[in-house]
Amino acid sequence: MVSDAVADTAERIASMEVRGAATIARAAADALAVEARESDADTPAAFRADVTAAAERLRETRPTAVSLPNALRLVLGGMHGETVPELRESVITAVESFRAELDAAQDDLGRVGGRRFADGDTVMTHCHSTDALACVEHAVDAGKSLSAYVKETRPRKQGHITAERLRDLGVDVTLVVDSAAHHFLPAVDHVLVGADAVRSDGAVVNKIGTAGLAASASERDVPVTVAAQTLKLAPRTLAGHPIEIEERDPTEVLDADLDVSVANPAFDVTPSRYIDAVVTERGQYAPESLVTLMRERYGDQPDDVFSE
Ligand code: RUB
Repeated sequence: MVSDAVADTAERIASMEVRGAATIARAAADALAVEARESDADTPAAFRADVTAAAERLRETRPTAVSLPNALRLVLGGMHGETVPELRESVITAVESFRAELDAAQDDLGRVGGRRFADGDTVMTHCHSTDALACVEHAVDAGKSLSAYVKETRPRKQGHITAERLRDLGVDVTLVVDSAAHHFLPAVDHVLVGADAVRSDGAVVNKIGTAGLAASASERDVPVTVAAQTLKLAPRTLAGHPIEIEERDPTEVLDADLDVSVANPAFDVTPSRYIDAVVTERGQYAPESLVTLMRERYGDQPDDVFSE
């Protein structure tokens, strides 16, 4: 049994009230801090069991965004102490430092990514990514004027969130349906997307439709930039483990009474050959070279509660 606070966060992540890889990671870490504060465990073993069970419950909510297990692993790795108060304090401190790192990483990444755009450039976006938005925000803060074609992103239309955020930054926004992407690419200087997971071979897992957009852009020589802080690197892919692609409820696609089957995968895999650069808080990388950074940050293969 996990606490009500953890169950509530898990539910909000599963239902996508809380969504996007970085935001999910932050919410899950925050829930572990609440669990640590509220646990009534009276032995260190019971406390550890409570926090681990909470992490497992949060981990189950969405299978694809690797930032979620990475965040939980970082917090659990910071749980130290001989007594319940020591353990409690260590988890709260680990969550605080995780939050600070997440904010700093997104800001540093934005500074790196913002330099990829020139004054007057037009970008095309897919879904809503806070890492991608950080790049635009830095470019705008540096005085560059940008335009954007924003893909709607069926079925959940996260493109509407991006449209609103970009408009508020002063970007000249045009919202387009997903199928119009190829049509507008000749007027685009950069495709800019986020990532839910980056594989050791440099392939990027992101919202369904990213791979088609990147292939189309590549065919038209439009550079594709992926904004992905190192929390999105998936260390288990070093050992050949696949990234699970989440299949969501058919009613997200079809709410009418039509007697056909519906498939609703939430993510797809963009091969590295369609990606020009992955922008991280540690600099920008050709996708194939990210494996070194992955080993530096996570070791060869994490062995933990989330490795099945
Ligand atoms: C969100 C999505 C985003 C990445 C990156 O999918 O694909 O591009 O999560 O986001 P969903 P961020 O809406 O299904 O969660 O850069 O904010 O981590």
